[in-house]
Amino acid sequence: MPGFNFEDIDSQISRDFDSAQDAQALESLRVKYLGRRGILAELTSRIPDLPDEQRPLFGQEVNRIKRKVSELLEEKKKALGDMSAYPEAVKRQAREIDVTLPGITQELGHRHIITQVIEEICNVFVRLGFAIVEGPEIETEYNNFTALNIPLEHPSRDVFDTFYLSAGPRAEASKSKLLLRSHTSPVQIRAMKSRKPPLAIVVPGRVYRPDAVDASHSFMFHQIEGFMVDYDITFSDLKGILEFFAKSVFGGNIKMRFRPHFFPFTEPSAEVDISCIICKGKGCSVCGQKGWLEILGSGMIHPNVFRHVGYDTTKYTGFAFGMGVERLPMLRYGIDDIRLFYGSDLRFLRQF
Ligand code: 2NL
Repeated sequence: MPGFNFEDIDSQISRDFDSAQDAQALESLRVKYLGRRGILAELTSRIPDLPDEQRPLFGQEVNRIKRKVSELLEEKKKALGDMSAYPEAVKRQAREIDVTLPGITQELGHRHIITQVIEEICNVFVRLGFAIVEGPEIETEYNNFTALNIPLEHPSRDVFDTFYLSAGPRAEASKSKLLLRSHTSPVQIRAMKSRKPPLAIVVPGRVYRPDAVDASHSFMFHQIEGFMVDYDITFSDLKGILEFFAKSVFGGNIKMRFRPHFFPFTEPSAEVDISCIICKGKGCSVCGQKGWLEILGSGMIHPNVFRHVGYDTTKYTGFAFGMGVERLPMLRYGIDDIRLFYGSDLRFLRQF
């Protein structure tokens, strides 16, 4: 057709397809170009009116445009199809990212106060060359009691003082009864069995006792135990290590005392006190007017324990100690209820 410009159609097609952003817009373009009353149908209907010599070229151009529009429709549909699996909100976001909007703040958490205290205490021993070892919370009666020279008639072995697991496939498979460990000592038994002296190990972890829960008792709490075994380990080694530990954690000015005590797994045994960190030894409500705070139990490992793990009692000696973890932050921060540690009240936990 005279004066008709295919180049104009080409550039219009480009503009139309560039701005089509969804399936609906593409469908409109399909109707606009390829529909029954579309532009191409229009052009085709004009062919019979053209002079003979113009028809072939015009026809070729119409076919070319038809192919081009069909190809663009397919291409664009495919590109949009990749997005079609996404919800509308995501598609919109992908199209409209406003880089000037403020970012979304990620709140940063931190380690629980008990975890922090465990790391603080363990680090003191790591500086002294101790290794940190952890073990299972479900233990055998053998590792938890028998190997530690805790006799059958000992009150802690009573079903009312220990969480025994009822019979099940795991209990059946084990020769010894299963229980929730009542101290972390069984991990030390495992470590002694699987390694050879010289050994210096600390064991942090959760322990379980069926105590009625109140401000100062919990059925689950944390302990750190430690031990050292080698030729010629003496009570002076124990005193030196524990003094270094107590001064690192409670300050260089504290006094220490060892009170004779009894534990089945150590002989001799001692409880260790430090001068009260609140009243500096004068006597207050925290130390019960005594001026001293008990912080741990300790002693020289009983030869019967060495026999259970297969160590030669004529060659080796060793010391061991154990302490509760919760006590330390309670003293340090004046926390009067142990249950606060295990609740999830962030107003409490965020303070540390
Ligand atoms: C306490 C008492 C103590 C131990 C724990 C221990 C472990 C082995 C052998 C010998 Cl494998 N002893 N542990 C020794 C003395 C005291 O803890 O009152 N803890 C809170």
